[in-house]
Amino acid sequence: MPTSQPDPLNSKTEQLQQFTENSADQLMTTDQGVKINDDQNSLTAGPRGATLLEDFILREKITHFDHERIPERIVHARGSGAHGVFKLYEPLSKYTKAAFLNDTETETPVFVRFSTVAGSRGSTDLARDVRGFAVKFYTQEGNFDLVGNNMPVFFIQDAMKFPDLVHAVKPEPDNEMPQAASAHDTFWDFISLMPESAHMIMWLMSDRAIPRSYRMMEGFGVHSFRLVNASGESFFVKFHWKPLLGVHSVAWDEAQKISGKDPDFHRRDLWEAIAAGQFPEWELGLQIVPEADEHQFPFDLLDPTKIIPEEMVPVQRIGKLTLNRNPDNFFAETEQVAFHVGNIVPGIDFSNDPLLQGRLFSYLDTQLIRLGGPNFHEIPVNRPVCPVHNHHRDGFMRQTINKGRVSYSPNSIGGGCPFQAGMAQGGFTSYAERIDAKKVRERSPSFHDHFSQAKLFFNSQSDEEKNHITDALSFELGKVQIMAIRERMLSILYQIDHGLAAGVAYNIGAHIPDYPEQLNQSFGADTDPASVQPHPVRDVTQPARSEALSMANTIKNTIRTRKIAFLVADGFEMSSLQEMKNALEAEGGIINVIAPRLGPITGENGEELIAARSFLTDASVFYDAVYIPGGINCAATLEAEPDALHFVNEAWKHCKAIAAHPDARQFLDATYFRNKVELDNGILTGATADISEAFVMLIAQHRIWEREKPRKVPA
Ligand code: HDD
Repeated sequence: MPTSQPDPLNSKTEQLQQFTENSADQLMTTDQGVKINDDQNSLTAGPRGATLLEDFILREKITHFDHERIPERIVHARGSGAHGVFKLYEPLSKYTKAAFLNDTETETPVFVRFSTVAGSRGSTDLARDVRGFAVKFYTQEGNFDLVGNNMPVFFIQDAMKFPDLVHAVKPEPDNEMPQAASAHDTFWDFISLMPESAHMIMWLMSDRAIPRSYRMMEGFGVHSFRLVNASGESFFVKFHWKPLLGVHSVAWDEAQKISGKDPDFHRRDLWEAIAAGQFPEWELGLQIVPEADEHQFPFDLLDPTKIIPEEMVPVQRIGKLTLNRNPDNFFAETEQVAFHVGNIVPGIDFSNDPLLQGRLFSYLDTQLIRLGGPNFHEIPVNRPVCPVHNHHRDGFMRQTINKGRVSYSPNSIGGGCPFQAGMAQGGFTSYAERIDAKKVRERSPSFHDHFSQAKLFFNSQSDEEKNHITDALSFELGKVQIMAIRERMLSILYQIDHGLAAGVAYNIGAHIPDYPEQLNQSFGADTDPASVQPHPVRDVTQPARSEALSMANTIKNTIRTRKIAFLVADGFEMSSLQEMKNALEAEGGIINVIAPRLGPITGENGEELIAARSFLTDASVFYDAVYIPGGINCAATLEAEPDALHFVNEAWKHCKAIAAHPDARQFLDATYFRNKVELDNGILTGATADISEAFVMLIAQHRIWEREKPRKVPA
């Protein structure tokens, strides 16, 4: 894997360079710059004597080490970041005055951090969970942070419930179990009492919660935001990120195995793709709604549990995000990056979505404890690339040396500086929304429909996706110990789809309570009805299905960066191996040779191939497809190798494309799927020239999910 990567110079990378340290060919020093002569031994009274307190080098080193950790993020603790750029296609002056959304020449530097939500910093990447998709745009008018997720809706409608949601999903407080998992009583207890989460639960139980790669996820700003143009007109906007590699997921069994075999799977995938120059790309999409149309929808634009179906408002693709540089230092950049939904620039503004409004408080507040004080904006990764002038002063770790006597406004001593910016000078003014209302604590009735979009999502899925949702719910609720919680959840599912509820009920050995239609009144004997949220009051009209909601309709035209395992043993045929390798690499596939042992493997004509991976160090769950080259002896050796058989059986179970030279038939005949080789349209056998094109198309399909039709695939 090449480690060199381009260092694209832009305003942000140039700024970061000033803070980047490189020790190559340098002498070691203390933090005070004193050169260190011995970094191996502490200063002692004689070679066997006690250590001396005066050893300032030892004390400095240990003290720094003792303080290396900072609190992890309360949510989204586990994450991976990368630098990149955003390039606009067409000026958007009709909708917004934001400079970076009007300038098609300048590339805006960005830093992106992907994350899971529930797990700790060291937890697995493959948890069934929402993924964070946070983008910091370093624009010439200040930082704009789009702090989104890979799902377009959220669990709750009001930020007041966020601490409850997070307490419920995090490991339980008595024994701190389970880690990075929602499959436990407290989460489903809360969810079963919060019908507003129904739509999000459909997303969370779908395969979107187990992405194949961060590079193959959509991203969403979730809330309706505002765009404001130079004339002061406002438009509601929903932000979307559309990955150019399509939206793909792994199977749940795969996810669980990857969690053990390589918990860094997504982090590694992102890092390696960027290091190899295979830069991940997304298009930024906007759904724009003129302010006058705010009430034209059968749902409330301010309700974060609702999408605007793309059939109602199409997504306009307005620019491209490319991630092109790995961070130099994980802690300095990925850990210390501080996102905040409140970081906006002129031309962008907030809506009254109550979840967004609460977030506007939380992000700044959390950084104060996490990063130790109010000066975290001075940490290099957080610094804007445009000038910063104000009267903020002092505090822990202040870096800026503000000159002069003046730190207040108005002032005459400093000539009134810094001046307030007029609008013509790019000064930010909030959108002058008219507000005339009573202060209340209540949920708007327009937020009361909790099920129609959960239904829309479920109905839009393919049969296989629906099966996966049934399986996911059966897994999760199967881990729930308290029967009343399982039953309450079945009542919720019954509101979404009777078949779904029945399927899950059967799998978890529970029955759907006979009161599902009366949910408003009661959730069961052990529940205080007063603690239950109100229920749907509106039967609304929207599309019955929405194409964009199913991953079955995603882009399936490329195998770029897809990983293909070549199973090889002594006696393999070099020509078929090489031809297939060439054919797949020409389309951007990545080939790894896996053999019974590491080191040189000898071909049938004495050729030598170095196996860098073996069945011990590698696993089928890391790959998208498998190929077995020619060579009768190779096939015989693989047939006698239980790990090789497990590898290919498992690949078959996980619905992956399998191709083999006819010589490998003997090996295939020893697999579970020996009787299906001719029938399964995900298995190809033949000479390379005859099957390579079809193999490419098969891998591009991502998975052959039809294989799961009989529902149980062994491995
Ligand atoms: Fe949040 C982090 C996304 C609701 C409070 N959130 C955080 C991150 C992402 C999101 C991607 C990680 C940022 C990073 O990589 O550093 N959060 C969302 C989305 C939400 C959402 C898409 C709903 C639409 N969040 C939400 C609410 C609250 C918070 C309602 C509180 C009222 N979120 C936080 C936080 C975090 C955070 C506690 C933890 C670490 C951080 O902010 O920097 O402030």
